[in-house]
Amino acid sequence: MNLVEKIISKHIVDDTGEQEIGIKIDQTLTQDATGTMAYLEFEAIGRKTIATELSVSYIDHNTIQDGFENADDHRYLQSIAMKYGLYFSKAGNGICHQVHLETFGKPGKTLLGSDSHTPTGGGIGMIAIGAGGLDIATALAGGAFYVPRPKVLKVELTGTLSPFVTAKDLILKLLQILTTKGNVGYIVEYTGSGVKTLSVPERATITNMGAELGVTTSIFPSDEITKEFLRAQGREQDWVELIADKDAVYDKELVINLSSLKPMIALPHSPDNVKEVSEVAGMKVDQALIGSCTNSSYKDLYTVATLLKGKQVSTEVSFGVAPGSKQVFEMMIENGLMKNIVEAGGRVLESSCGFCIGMGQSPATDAVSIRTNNRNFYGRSGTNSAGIYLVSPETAVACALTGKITDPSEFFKETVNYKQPSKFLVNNSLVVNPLPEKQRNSVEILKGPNIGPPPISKELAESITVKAVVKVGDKITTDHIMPAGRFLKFRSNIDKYSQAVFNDVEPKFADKCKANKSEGYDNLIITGLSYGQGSSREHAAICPMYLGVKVVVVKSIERIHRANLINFGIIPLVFKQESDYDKLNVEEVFSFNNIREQIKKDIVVMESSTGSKYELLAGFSDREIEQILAGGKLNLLKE
Ligand code: MIC
Ligand code: SF4
Repeated sequence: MNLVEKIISKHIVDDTGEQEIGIKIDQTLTQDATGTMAYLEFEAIGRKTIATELSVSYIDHNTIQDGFENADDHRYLQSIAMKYGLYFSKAGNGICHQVHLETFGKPGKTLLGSDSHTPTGGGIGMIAIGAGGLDIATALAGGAFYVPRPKVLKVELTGTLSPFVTAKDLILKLLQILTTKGNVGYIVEYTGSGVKTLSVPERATITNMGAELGVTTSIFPSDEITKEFLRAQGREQDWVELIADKDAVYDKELVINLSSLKPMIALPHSPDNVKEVSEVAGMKVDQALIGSCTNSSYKDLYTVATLLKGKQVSTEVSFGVAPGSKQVFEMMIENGLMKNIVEAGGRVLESSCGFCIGMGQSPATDAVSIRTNNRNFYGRSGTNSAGIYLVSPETAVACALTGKITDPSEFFKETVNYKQPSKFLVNNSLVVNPLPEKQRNSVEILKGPNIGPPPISKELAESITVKAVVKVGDKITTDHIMPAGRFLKFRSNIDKYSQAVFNDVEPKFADKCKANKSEGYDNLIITGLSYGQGSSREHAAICPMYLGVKVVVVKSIERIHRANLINFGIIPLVFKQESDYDKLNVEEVFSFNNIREQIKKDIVVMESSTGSKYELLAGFSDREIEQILAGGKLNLLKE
């Protein structure tokens, strides 16, 4: 067996023989921006306790507390954790994925997180998957999680990375080869002699940004290096060895020679728009930011601070560093290296997602911003005209120092000798442990005025008539559909947040939807390839559902977003003939006769008011059909 098969076979609870399998979830994680809805849904399901081995509620995305809404969300989340027996990681403790790796993750376990970068856990041999909040609520209630039956892509690593070439450059190279489209349903398993040359934080950078490939997750073996990492975290007892059998079989294979890689850079506005840094060297840089769940480990910051020692950041560059966790932050203070960053002119930012999700540090108009993030989608930084370039921490430092895009392997003379400390500094003072069961009864769940229940949709009608509200192109991300940044504080207030759907694409989207509804139509979205890339935010389904969107027709669609749409009773249908996309127009009206029966078949027919017929692929599992008919999963779970 390969490693994926080994772990999945121990967790399978429902093998329907169809295209999807149901697995048992051992651990869950949520973050504040998706967590409020997940727990509101869990409350709506009505279970008294959680059924997982371990669940953690993190506060990391929106920690600005601008206005009461955000602080109310945090208070609600803490009260939920205390009521139901979850760990609560307070604001300031760090980004969920970094903290989970340090504190809670265990090789061989399944982890479901309401965040698309949950696969970071694959860096220590977990099957760690991102999903929408309702799927987390289901797992918390003891339900199985359904994924497409995994196909496994083996990426065999040979050789060793050259100086100033990093794990980030490897995953950027893979994005260049595989792109962000067409990898749905795969799990990437890393093997080969190159694996043992990579530390846990490097492996985690790779599995983290595997999310951008659109795969279900990515995984590294759990070996002596994993053991050493867990031992240094004081958690050696959590280690088990996990490696693929020598004769394991894979669905697809790829070999990457680490020695042949160069420093890479993803240009605006997609993580797969990748070039070698040397190809764009010399371009003026206005901002350089180091952090996010991809590159904010102790190893990353140690390297950054060492490279900055005794140097000054260019006066033309705004330079910021956000440690990924309190552990990283504290260790950098203790070893004195934080001083190098401050002395060089760096701004030290909070241990949170911050700039990565557009919470602050929006670049100036037309600025070039160099970041160690995993995403550079249009508008995500808060400045539509700015260009975000994704690089390794080493490249970001070189750019900050010179004020130009600079290849670190050309610029730096001396390499950094990082050795993992024999003991990480473990101080969990910002983690609140679950309350003993006896004390949970008296806990009151605290909701502020901005927190409302999740909306519930009606059963699917016999026939529906839809009006097209927008027609968008390829690679529409959930950031296009449901922007975060300044709207983030309305994640618990669907009525308000739904006003922002497609804000930068079609600002009148919400008004048009409402007008169509008042004329008696349901709403339709027409899209191109790889619809719903990026985040797991189920708001990209809930808010359109709230505005009366019933059908989305696509050339292709990404896994998490597809699942979220079905969870909320929106029907995703795929053009049988891609060229039909060109024939459909905004404002056109289409009918689906007898849709309740049609969705059970492979093909659904959509008819325009002029009589043209379009064939659309349905291909839903029995479980999905049941959800669509019920008008969403919540209706079923409540029953
Ligand atoms: C992201 O990186 O896009 C986010 C913000 O972490 C999202 C979750 C969210 O929208 O709250 C994700 O990756 O799932
Ligand atoms: Fe947070 Fe950015 Fe990571 Fe999403 S990608 S979890 S916003 S740091």
